[in-house]
Amino acid sequence: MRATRNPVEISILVPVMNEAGNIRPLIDEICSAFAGRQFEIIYIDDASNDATADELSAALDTVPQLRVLRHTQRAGQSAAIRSGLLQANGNLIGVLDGDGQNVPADFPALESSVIAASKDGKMVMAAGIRQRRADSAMRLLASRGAKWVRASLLADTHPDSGCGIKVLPRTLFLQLPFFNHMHRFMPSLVRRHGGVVLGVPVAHRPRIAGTSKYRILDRLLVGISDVLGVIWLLRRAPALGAVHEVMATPPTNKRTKSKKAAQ
Ligand SMILES: Nc1nc2c(ncn2[C@@H]2O[C@H](COP(=O)(O)OP(=O)(O)O)[C@@H](O)[C@H]2O)c(=O)[nH]1
Ligand SMILES: [Mg+2]
Repeated sequence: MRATRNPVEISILVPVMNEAGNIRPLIDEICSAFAGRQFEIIYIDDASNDATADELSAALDTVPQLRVLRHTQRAGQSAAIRSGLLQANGNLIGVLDGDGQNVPADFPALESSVIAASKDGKMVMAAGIRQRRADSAMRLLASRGAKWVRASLLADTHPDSGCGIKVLPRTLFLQLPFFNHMHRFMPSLVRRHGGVVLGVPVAHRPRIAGTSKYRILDRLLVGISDVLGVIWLLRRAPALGAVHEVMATPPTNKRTKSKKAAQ
């Protein structure tokens, strides 16, 4: 069950696995990005076995906007994001990586893009496009390959689907199909649902502590079956237009209608 708290404008979800040293600096940056606003930060600790849990507990004592969920066994980054989503109170959801490579100061621009474009029931996700990636040459090469595969097989034209920072409505996020690693396919999944994806330029920086949790080869191998799965999902997308509830005719109208029929 979702914890009932003060209403918040936005919930920021941060999935972490062994991110000791990166916790408090990022929390402080998120707080600065939303200073004076009603927001909550939900960290989801994916059964870390370093000092992540201790650092989160220490932060809980001093940051009232912080909530911490902990998986008892490792479930992966997408599952962590979903655990946070199911507990979130905000109508808007922000997501970012917990290693400090994404910059929380980019959130307001993502958020205002979503708000400005969400008119007439349009569902919009703003997704970051890293302007200058602070990653190794090997990682950049692997990303370029993944981008080519996504563009050719999934028609995913978003230039940076792997970027961790995003903002979207909670109702939209909840309706996307869930599977391990789905966080890498969000633009395709949002479009599959009839939503619009806006690319917003964002900053990127190197990790200050810890190491990447993904090995390039592992990511490549699992990526092949994920891409096949997403192709299937895109083929099986329901062609659903808007849904309107049909209301009972008010009694006054009924009387006029039946009088007219009698004449
Ligand atoms: N919950 C959870 N988070 C993970 C897992 N693997 C990575 N992460 C988090 O996902 C974010 C991105 O991971 P990172 O290792 O920096 O990936 P990279 O930037 O693509 O090399 C970080 O916040 C990690 O802590 C995982 O298995 N479970
Ligand atoms: Mg990273």
